Amino acid sequence: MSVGHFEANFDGLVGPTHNYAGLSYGNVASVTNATACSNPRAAAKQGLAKMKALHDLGIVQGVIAPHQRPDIASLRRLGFSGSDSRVLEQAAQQAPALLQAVYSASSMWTANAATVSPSADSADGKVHFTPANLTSKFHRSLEAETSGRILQAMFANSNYFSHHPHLPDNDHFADEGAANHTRLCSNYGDPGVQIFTFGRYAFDSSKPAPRTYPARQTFEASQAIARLHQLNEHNTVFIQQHPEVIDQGVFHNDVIAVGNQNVLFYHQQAFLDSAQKLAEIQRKFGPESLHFIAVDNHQVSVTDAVASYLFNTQLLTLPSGHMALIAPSECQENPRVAAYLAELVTRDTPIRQVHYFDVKQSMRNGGGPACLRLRVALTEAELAAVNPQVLMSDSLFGRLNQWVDKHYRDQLKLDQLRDPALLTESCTALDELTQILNLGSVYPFQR
Ligand code: SUG
Repeated sequence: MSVGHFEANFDGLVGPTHNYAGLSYGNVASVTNATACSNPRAAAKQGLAKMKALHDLGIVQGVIAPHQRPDIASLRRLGFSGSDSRVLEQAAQQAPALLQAVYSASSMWTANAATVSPSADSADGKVHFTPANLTSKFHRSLEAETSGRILQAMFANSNYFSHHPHLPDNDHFADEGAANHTRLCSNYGDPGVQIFTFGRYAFDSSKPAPRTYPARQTFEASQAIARLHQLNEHNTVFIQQHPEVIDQGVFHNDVIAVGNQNVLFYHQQAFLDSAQKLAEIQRKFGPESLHFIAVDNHQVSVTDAVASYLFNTQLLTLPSGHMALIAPSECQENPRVAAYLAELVTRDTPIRQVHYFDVKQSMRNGGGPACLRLRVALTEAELAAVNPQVLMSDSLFGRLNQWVDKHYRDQLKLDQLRDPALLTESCTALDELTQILNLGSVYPFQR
């Protein structure tokens, strides 16, 4: 790792109401596992174990707090009234699907929390954050406000950090954050190229678009983020996801591609106009050569990639300078993917290691290792300005595991969501968490 600048990973802590409600049409795992019994305690611990392992590998690792769920304020806004228990009871009777949506712990997938541009690329030399509006799915559209407040409580110094409001809440500006954003660079502190991937054009229906599943990111949203973050045409590339892969369950680009420094690891079918766009990336990157690691259908099919989350791996630069893939154990269990990865690390590329992690609780909702983290490239000075209590350490790891043991249920089924005790348990847990992480009053129930 180069001294003075590096990439930090901020993982979403899985919230106490983690459940499987089948809320994300187009996300195969979410729909397949609808109504399964979830294990909130195990889910949170799987996430914490990954965070601690990355910390132990020498990566700067932080924690992003979960959101208040159930989102009672949204139920009230939609016409339910009376005490909180009464609101829950009425919603359970009259609109059970809505109750499930306001109970989702989906804020755990912090790749979707925001798009972040590091200071080396932005005209004003600040790190820019724009929370994603997540308008494509109702349950996720409830996250933007609180994500913004939590990020401001973590990155609270306006000398270094610039926070923007989320884009207008409309289909035209549908934005899913860093799940469709990758940055390539030589060293993290050097200017890089930011790749914005999108699924459709909102203002031009004559352009290609998926037929079956929704495209969750628009070109216009990506362009707006680039403007807000003070990027320019020399350090941005806009690439359309291939509509056919969206229709095979690739609901975000991070299900089919991942990049880090001088490596872009992707499936051959990921992009439209692939050759032309990859040439544009190389041109804007500069004279140094990039490693374009393309996986073709004969090696791993799109179906296997979606089932195993081969590309939802985290591609990390270790302190040694070598790169490692942080992969879900589903990649190890799929013989074709496991064989591919075993061969990949013997090749002459920067990727030398694969570390497998059990994040099955999250995977059952379509969230792999890369979905669970928000990448923030920082300088030493910027890191020093981050709220230190959100940074992973041996003691924070111990404290958060105890907190999970104290507050989380072992199992959760959808018919338990009407139980008002779950709301009380969740708010008690989150109140304590804001003290552990020194976040102040970020939740509606605290304000
Ligand atoms: O938005 N699943 C999430 C998974 C997000 C994965 N993120 C990235 N690929 N970056 C989603 O579809 C399912 C919730 C449920 O069905 O209960 C869910 O929201």
